[in-house]
Amino acid sequence: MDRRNFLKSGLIGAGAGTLAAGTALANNTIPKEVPEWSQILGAGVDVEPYGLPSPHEAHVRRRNVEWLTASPESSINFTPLQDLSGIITPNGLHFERHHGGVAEVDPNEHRLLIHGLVDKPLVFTLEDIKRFLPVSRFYFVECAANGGMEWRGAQLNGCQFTHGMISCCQYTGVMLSTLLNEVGIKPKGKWILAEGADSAGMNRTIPMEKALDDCMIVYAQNGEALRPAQGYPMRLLVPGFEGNMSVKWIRRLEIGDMPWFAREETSKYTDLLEDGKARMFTWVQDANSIITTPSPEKVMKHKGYNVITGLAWSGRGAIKGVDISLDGGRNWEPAQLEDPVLPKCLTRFYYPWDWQGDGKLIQSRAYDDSGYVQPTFAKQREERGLNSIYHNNSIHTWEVKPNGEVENVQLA
Ligand SMILES: Nc1nc2c(c(=O)[nH]1)N[C@H]1C(S)=C(S)[C@@H](COP(=O)(O)O)O[C@H]1N2
Ligand SMILES: [Mo]
Repeated sequence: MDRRNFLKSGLIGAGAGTLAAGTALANNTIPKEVPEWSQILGAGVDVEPYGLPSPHEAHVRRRNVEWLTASPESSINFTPLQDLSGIITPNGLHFERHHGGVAEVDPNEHRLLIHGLVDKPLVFTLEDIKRFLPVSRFYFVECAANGGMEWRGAQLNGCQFTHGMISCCQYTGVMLSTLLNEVGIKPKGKWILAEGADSAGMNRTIPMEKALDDCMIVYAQNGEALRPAQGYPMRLLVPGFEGNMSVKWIRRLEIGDMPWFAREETSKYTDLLEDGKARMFTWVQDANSIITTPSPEKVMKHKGYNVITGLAWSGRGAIKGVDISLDGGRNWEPAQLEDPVLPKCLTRFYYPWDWQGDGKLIQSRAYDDSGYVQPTFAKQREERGLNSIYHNNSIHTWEVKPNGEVENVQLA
């Protein structure tokens, strides 16, 4: 936060001899005590060939919700957004969503078949895929059910649980358009069935326009091979669309002239409206945002200077701005976005405020470069009714209490 912006936001605290944080030295002398870790040799370089976080960070972990876990093989766990900095999700903290457990795929035996309405059906090994010109891009992956438990009341008191079905990584692979060019799509080929090699054989239909635009077959995530839970050795990545379409352990792409109307795009991943009709093929993850600090997990500890921070994203493009309200949506002020601000990627925002120990209803509202503005809770329910599970992206409210605790609340 540079000083000019800090002053512009009308806050006081830094400057004029007031500390934002830190402790003044007694008599200007530094402490004499030398801690134990400074007096003995540390561990050698070969102790841990694959590095792990400090044991003091053991609380930073994925968590699940018991009543959402029918069986561990068909379940979900959540990314601890409240404990992350910047925009990248470490691979070990990427949320997991499996329909038939984590497939244990042998990368040497795995094959990707592309067939159907093509000139020349082809089978690719992992080695084949890696011979193409690689592309590395930053994208979020978000389950359509992220925030879904909020439709019927504020049921979960934690940012990890209300919004943790999202992650953001740098993905490396080959553009799907490159592979489709190799097989040659027949003019009638307008849809692609994507199928996984897991026991669920999970499949979805992808429109050709999207496939040729920015879809990728990825094999690396944040610089290393995909983790087994994320689809090792290869997954389809459909940027900005609901996570369900990014088929893991991808083994087959069939080109057709119609959508397949697969289970995951008819019975599931559709939204039943009040009039009995259902929204279908609602692929895009609309603009959304969440304040990660303060949050139920990150309570207020200090009066005076504080920084509200959080994440915003849009499946339509780049985040254009994030506004913050401290009074339940009556007044709004812009937050500062941190570079890089990339399309279909998480964007970090900051908003300094002077907290005097009073109760507040804090919210963030994102808008993207398509002109789309994150809707209020009331507006989204007015449009969609109460039957939905998926695609809840309404403005979220945290109640900051005078004692510093933070609670998940919903404003009618
Ligand atoms: N083959 C296969 N692909 C899949 C799934 C699955 O169960 N099997 N789950 C989907 C769902 S619903 C989501 S939200 C994302 C989750 O990706 P992640 O587990 O890497 O977070 O993968 C999608 N791809
Ligand atoms: Mo999902």
